[in-house]
Amino acid sequence: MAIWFKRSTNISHQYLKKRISFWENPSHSFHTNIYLPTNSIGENCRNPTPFFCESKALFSSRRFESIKTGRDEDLQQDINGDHQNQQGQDFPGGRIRFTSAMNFNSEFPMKRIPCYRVLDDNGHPIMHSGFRQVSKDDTLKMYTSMVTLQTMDNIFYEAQRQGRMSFYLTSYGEDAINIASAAALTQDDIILPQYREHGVLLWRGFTLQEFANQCFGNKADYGKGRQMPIHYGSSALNYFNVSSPIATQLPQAVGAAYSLKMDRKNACAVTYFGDGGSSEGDFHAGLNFAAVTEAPVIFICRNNGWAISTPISEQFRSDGVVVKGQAYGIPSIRVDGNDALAVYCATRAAREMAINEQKPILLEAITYRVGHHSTSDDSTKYRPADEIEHWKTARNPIARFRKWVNRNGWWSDEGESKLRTT
Ligand SMILES: Cc1ncc(C[n+]2csc(CCOP(=O)(O)OP(=O)(O)O)c2C)c(N)n1
Ligand SMILES: [Mg+2]
Repeated sequence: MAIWFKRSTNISHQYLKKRISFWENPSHSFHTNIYLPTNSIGENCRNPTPFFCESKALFSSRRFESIKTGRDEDLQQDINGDHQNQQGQDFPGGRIRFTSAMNFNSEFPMKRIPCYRVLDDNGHPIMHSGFRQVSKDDTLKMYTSMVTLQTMDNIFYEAQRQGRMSFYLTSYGEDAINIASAAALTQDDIILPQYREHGVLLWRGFTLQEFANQCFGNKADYGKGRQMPIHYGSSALNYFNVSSPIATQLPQAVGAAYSLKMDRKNACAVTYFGDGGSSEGDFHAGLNFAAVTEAPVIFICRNNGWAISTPISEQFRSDGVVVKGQAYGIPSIRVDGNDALAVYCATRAAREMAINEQKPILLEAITYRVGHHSTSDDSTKYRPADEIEHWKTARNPIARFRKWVNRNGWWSDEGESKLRTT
């Protein structure tokens, strides 16, 4: 792990040095202190096992030092001890306390937001995770759908490589986010996707033939071949069309959610986007719009570490995306995106809150884009092969889920080979 992290950092540095003169500027000093986990292993969901402790090094390799900001403990001390300054003033949003301590809020919290998980790396359920039992039928549908999604990606990816179609984009490594979040929703919920969520459409009943029709742009394609491959959509399945400009779906989802609210529907809008999408203005407009209109919308961010060749350390300096929810007044959770049960449970809870309490929810799913960005990309040019391999094997979401399914006695090797060969 240490070796691939170092190599990853080196590659990123070399790549960026070539491309961005910013790094040449001596006035910008950066250090590579690795943020050490403070949680202890074996804690429950509220303080889950810090599986991310190694990968957080990868994802937050550079932080600028600041001498001006106060630390969290200083602020806490001030809140507890400064009796002279208990006065305050009423202000929209709640009373604001006065203080004599000139503390700037830290740009980065002392503790990173923990990541909710239900299954450990070996597919063992973690105690007290708030896990809701999933029936055998639903479990097997989830597992077989993840394998089908992977198999479809294999076939279409190869078809593109053979020149049979112009473009394709896989969801390798993000199978659990796709399928488990879809399983936690109902067909009445309106989906507004980015583009790496075709598993949600698969779960809803879009057939392999319908996927092929769109990718090949044949006469049976609902868009009549006017769009690039992977721009799926289905009004029958409440799944808005993929659109190429990143993050435009976020404010649109808020509008859709608001219409559900006006019609008092027992449904919510769900929009997916990547870490890169969170840098778009539409992300910020969408979150703020959702918060003030109290729209029943779930924002699901697939934080997979990369926006094409841009690592998240160059995308934002915050503790990921989850912290931005609170900034906009939106309940938020960070979830292990490679743990299908965690994604399922968190999405179900998010849906209940969104609809029953009529408010938006932000869910940041931590994962990794195991495939290239698309067939137009070669990711080995900007990240090391062993980093990809690590996520493909040690952190594989399908393998982890299968261990749990096997442990329940619900699956067999015969079932597996039949599934993968027919
Ligand atoms: C408004 C806009 N800017 C730039 C692009 C080019 N572009 C396509 S995909 C992409 C990266 C998006 O990364 P992320 O949101 O993290 O999604 P991921 O590919 O990792 O799933 C970019 C910059 C675009 N399609 N639209
Ligand atoms: Mg990304």
